[in-house]
Amino acid sequence: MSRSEEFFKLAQRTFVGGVNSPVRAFKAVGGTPIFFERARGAHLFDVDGQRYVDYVGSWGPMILGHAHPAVVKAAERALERGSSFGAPCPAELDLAWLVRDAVPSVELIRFTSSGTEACLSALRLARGFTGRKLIVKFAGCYHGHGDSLLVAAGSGALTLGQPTSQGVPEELARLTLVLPYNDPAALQKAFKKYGPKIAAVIVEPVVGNMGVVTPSAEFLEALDRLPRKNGALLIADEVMTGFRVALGGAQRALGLRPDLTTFGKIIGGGLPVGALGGARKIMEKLAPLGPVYQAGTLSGNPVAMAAGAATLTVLKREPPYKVLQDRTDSLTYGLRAIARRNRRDITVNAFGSMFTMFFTKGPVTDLASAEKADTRAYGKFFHGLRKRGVYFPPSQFEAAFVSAAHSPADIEKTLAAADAAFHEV
Ligand code: KE4
Repeated sequence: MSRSEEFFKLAQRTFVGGVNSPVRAFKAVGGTPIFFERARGAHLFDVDGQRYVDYVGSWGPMILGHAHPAVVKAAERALERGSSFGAPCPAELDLAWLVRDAVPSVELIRFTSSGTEACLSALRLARGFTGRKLIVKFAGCYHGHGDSLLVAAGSGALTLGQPTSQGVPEELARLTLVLPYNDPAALQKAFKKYGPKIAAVIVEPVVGNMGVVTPSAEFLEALDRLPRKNGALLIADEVMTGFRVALGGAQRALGLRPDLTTFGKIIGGGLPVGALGGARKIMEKLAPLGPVYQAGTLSGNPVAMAAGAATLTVLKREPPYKVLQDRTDSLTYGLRAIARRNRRDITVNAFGSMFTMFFTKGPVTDLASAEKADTRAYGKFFHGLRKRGVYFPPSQFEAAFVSAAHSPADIEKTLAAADAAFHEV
């Protein structure tokens, strides 16, 4: 028995399903989750001494690679001066100014300790600011586990939502309308039918959570125009895309003008940080100025602020986006060529350094087309890579990430492993 298997046995007696977040449980790919004990650069090291080229990157935060010296030093120095004051500190300003400089739509910002907190706070703020109740989201997009967001599309088109999780009251789920992604007509119809009741539209401008799916120009135009035209707010959930696809995030790359933006992952540099930000007139509705309550014991804590500020400082000083694009292009081009050679139908969607290889002919433009992927084949491919020291996301419907630490040799190793893994699919 491997040490990962031993640890997993112990973990199953301690944590629900042996994990602290469901996607880590390998349910989507089978087998035993790997226990890691350290990481550096593009590499993870498991408890059995196996090294992996890492494409999960802690689900997005590790854009610079693991244990980047500047981030480690900043966090160590902050920790020695006290981990949390529960009071304002200059470190909050250091990170806030870096976010605001890069994302002009953010005039005021509020830090949280997770992306979920940022998104559920943004929904409450939108409802408080507009005095309206309905929220629009898109099938396949994930915005954390806030109750109003664990909702699936209603039985018929434009019918109000139903819970995807036990414990979410249907009364609340019915206040969320779930539409198909990349369907401008559906958004138009929703505003025609519910317009004056819609508080906000929340969207992943580039989706990571059904696997990577990019927006069509028509969909982007509808997102930019329809909420504003109907007195609703547009919330860009950039928890994953923020500082990932560009220094200014997807809104910069795509020319979107959201009223509110949520952040997470990269802005914490691997420590727990989320944030919501936007126009002053909206943000000032939040306590302690306004009537919309929002709070958090560790919000803005100095250690996480230091790790985040160090990360964004490196991104600002030496923008890695060209190298990230080149590495990702080499990888995705190579994967397509290998699949062709192995006569496997795959679709690789990529945007900047986030990508997903779907086991389906494609194209993959929304949840319905993503769900045509052969998840069993993906599971076999995942383990074929894992055995050869390459760690892809343990689910077909997740984004994979290239970091600034991935070398051409890492890409070559990955493509060689993929060639062999295809034979096992
Ligand atoms: P967190 O609460 O996990 O920090 O953020 C929630 C969230 C919000 N918005 C987007 C676009 C996100 O991708 C996420 C979290 N992403 C998942 C991975 N798909 C986190 C991994 C996990 O749940 O363990």
